[in-house]
Order: sequence, then C-alpha cells, then structure tokens
Amino acid sequence: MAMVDIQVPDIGDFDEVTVIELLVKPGDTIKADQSLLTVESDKASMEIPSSHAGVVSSIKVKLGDKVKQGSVVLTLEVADAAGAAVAAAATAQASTTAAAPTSTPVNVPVSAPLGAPASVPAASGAIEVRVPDIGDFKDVTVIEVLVKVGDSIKAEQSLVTVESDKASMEIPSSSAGVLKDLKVKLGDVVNIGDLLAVLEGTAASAVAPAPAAAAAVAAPAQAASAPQTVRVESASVPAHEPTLAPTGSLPHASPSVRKFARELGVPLAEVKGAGPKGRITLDDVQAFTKAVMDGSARTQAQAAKAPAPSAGSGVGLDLLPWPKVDFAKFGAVERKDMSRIKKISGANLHRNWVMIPHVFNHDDADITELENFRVLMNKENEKAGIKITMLAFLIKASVAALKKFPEFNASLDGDQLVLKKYYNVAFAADTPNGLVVPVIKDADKKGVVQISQEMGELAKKARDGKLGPADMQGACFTISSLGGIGGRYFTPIINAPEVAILGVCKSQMEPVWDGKAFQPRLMLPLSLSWDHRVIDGASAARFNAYLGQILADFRRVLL
Ligand code: CAO
Repeated sequence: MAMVDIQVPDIGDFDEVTVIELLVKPGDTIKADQSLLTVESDKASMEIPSSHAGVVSSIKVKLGDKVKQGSVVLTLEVADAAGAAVAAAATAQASTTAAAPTSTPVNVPVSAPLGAPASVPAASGAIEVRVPDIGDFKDVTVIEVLVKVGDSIKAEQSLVTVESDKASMEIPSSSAGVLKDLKVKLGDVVNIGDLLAVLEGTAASAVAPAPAAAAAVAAPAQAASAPQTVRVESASVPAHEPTLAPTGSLPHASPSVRKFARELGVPLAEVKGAGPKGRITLDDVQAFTKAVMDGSARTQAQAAKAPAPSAGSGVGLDLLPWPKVDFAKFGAVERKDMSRIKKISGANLHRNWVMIPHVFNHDDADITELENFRVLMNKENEKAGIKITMLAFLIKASVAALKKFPEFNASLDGDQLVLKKYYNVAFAADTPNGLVVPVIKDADKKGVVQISQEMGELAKKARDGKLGPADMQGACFTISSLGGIGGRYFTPIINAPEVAILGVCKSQMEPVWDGKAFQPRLMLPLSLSWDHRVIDGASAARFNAYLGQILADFRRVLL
C-alpha cells in the first residue's frame, strides 16, 4: 500500500482551469484511465483521468477551485508495490518535469484550443485555416459549426467545436477575414492539418499571420479574454450551482454553451438537448431560459422552493402564458436574432425588475455654476486634449452621497446588509450590440479629470466589444446617463446586487424662482431608483436632495 498524490498534468498554455465536476469520491475504487474530475476553461472542457488503479483516499479540490499544472487533486491508495513504484515515479515526474501522466493524453487536448490554428496565406488574400496540433487526439468529430460562409470572422473567433470522448474544444481562427469556404460539416472527423476553412483576409489580416508561418501554431488565442461584453458579476448573475455530489454525467454541451448557460444561471442538467446524441445547443439554453422567463416552465430549484401556484394564490409569478401571435398575418415582418449582450442583459434586467421592489424619486439639480466651471476647465485644458464630462462630476458627487448615506453603498445578502467601504461606480454605456456597464474603481480616490479619462477609455472599449469581465465587476452603485440624448426623467432598473441606480437626463435652462424673480438656471433632471427592502423613501429623498446640493455647489464635498 502506498499513497500517491495525483496532480494536474501539463495543461499546455492554460494558466488555470476551473474544477466543474468531481467524478469520484473518497472510498471509490478506481481503474487506471478512469476520469477523476472535469475541468473547464472558456474554450475547452476536459476530463482528467487517473494514471493508476487504486482507492481514493482523499479529494484535495472542490467544485469551483482553480487548478493548474502540478496542483494535487486527490490522494490515491495504490494497491501493489509495483503500482506504487510506478505511481511514485509518475508523481515525481509530474512535479519535477510537469509531464503528463503516461496513461492518457490529458495534456494534449487542453493545449489544442489555446493556439489558434495555423493560418496559411494562400493566393491573393485567401487564408487557409487548418486543424492545429491537437496532440495525440485523432479522429475528433466536428460537433458544432459556429460560423457560416459570408460571415466576417474576427481573429480568435471560434469556428467549430470538436469533441473526443474525453474533451471538447473550440477551434479559433487566428486571422480576421470573411469566410469564403467552410471545408467541414457536422459529424466530419478531422485530424491535425486538415483544412477547416478558407478566409479572405483584409489587408491588415493577411499580414497578421505571417510570422506564425504555415507549420507553427500561431500565438496563443486569448481564450480568457474572449469578448465578454456584458456585466458578469458573481453576485449579480445567479451562478449555475454546480452539482454537489459526483454524478459522473456532465451535461453534453460544448464549452461555449456551458459558459453561456452559467452566465444566464441556467442549470444545464435540466436542459433537454436537441442536438445529435442529446447534445445541448445554444438554442436549447435560450429556449429553456425563455420558458422559465415566460412562466411556462420552472427550474427544479424553483419547483423545490415554491409550491405549484394556482390562479390568484399569490405564490410564484402566477402569470398567464406569453401571447403567441402570428404577426405575419397582419403584415410583413422580419425576424432578427437578439444580440448576445441583449440576451444576457435581458435575463438579468428581467430578474432584477421582478425581484426588487423598485421605487423612484425624481428631482432637479441646479448645475448652472458647475456647467460654467466645466466649460471653463475644458477651454483651459483644450490643448492638453482633456475633456471633463458632466458624468465624471456626477460620479464624484454620487460618491459623496454614498458616503453620507451608507445604505446606498450596500448589498442585500439574505437577512444581512453588506455595507461596502469602497466606492466603485458603474456607468451604463450604449453600444451597437446593447447596453454594458463598465465600472470606475475607487472613484473616491480619483479626481474628475482621471475619472473622465477612464470613462472615455472604458466607453471606447465597450463600443469596440473589448470590455473584459474585470472591467464590469465590483460596482457599488450605477449611473445611467441619457443626458447626451434627451428626455426628462426615466426609471432605470437597479443593477443587482446593488440597491440603487441614478438616472440622469438632459439639462436645460429653466426659469427658477429665487424669492423675488425668476432666474434662468441650468437644471439637471435626476431619477433615483431604489430598493425599498433596504432604503426608505425619506432616505431616498435626502439622498437626491444632498446630491442636488453638491451639484449646485461642489465645495460641499469638502465639508
Ligand atoms: N445634459 C445636457 N447635455 C449633456 C448631458 C446632460 N446631462 N450629459 C452629457 N451632455 C452632453 C455632453 O456635454 C456632450 O456634449 P458636447 O459634445 O457638446 O460636449 C454630449 O452631450 C454627448 O455626451 P455623451 O453622452 O457622449 O458623453 P457622456 O460623458 O455624457 O456619456 C456615455 C458617456 C458612455 C455614458 C454615453 O455615451 C452613453 O452611452 N449613454 C447612454 C447610456 C444609456 O443607454 N443609458 C440607459 C440605460 S437604461 O438603464
């Protein structure tokens, strides 16, 4: 008998992967090659098998843990001396040279999706995209085709998903271009070097792959920074609760579908797959979400928590089914897919609207002097190319109000209020693909110039679809400004788990009575939405009034 630590083998260029499923438990007798756990990145998921037979003594990781090469995942009691010796050697090898277990090629598939496939410039602007080095894996099956001829492909965009019995991975394109020819279809079996697609590159994209040359796998795809243009916040998006006990049956879905389901909080195990061999597709996840949202279906968790509602019982949402209308009967229609951002933000907004008892306060702030000051500052700093925005002042003023009214800088966690001692303020940004909410971190420690600059950078990143999850996390309070567009007041939806959001519309000159005469003053309409579970009406009115006082005279911030 000998104890052997089983470590994560060489997982290629991946820094860290997440444990998403435990397939064994202490006391289990396992065979060599038996899968122990499943790990996942955003581009690949794979099972890590045991290199030896034995009895699981203890498991060193839990669901959600991040692991990397060399991390010990479990301890195995190896039965015979010979096995122990081999196992010990294997462990030593894994820890010193980071080699993969000898028995199964777990190290191989993981690295495959990291490197975008080699792109070979062919005749005049045509770029051939081939299956990259997928190590010892042979004959992997194309289970998902993610693009179609005519699509404009971005560099790093996934083209197809391939699958073996131990891993599924997305194969990204290393070049941008227009897809001219797709050489594979669903069910095709491919191997390294097989031609996947032909792109017609733009001038810029045709140059890009040159250094990679035909044989080499191009620079690592930025798997971890794949476009993430919605706000994904662990607390604000209901995390998909991973299975707590080993089930040994991970829902059959590609990594991107699993990631999409996690972002929406969809329990994948409850989704019925309509793809080949019951594979769950993006459409299945969307249909499931729609059914839950329109009340025609419930998740198991919902069903377990709430008794089945009967009409008028006041339990659950108790809604009528969504009306089904044949619109084409009344005139011409066109169907358009909702953008990915809209789908995800829509689900979050719907939850927030339904679950938070919103109340709205409207007020006006006199920003005459502040606007004069802003215009003056911008004139003085014109040469330096610095533009101070009204929104930057609003962020700064909000920080002062959050400090004075700490329950606005809080989140609900069960019966407790979590009061935050930091001041991260998010702002809603309109992009061609939908609404995103980047965050100015530590706004209390920054001046309006720095905030204006950061806002400009984040707004540009948002429009270019380049915001990463970190850019959109950690907010305490959000401001949604329609000031550049127009309108008087509106009722923004609170961005859970925050408890309030400030809406701002277009300022305009108004006659304001000063006790003796009407004076022309620049008035800014403020709309505050707040969670009545946490905040009272009186506090909300005070918050708005204080905000108005600061905007009218910023010297109050110093008091
Ligand atoms: N009143 C009058 N004018 C205003 C104003 C206000 N409250 N706020 C901004 N403006 C002016 C600006 O001064 C600017 O004018 P100039 O070009 O002459 O200087 C112009 O309007 C355009 O401003 P902007 O909107 O581009 O810039 P911003 O800093 O105010 O906002 C951003 C940046 C990213 C917040 C904005 O572009 C945006 O996306 N807004 C939409 C947010 C949204 O969709 N919210 C709804 C969400 S639903 O909850």
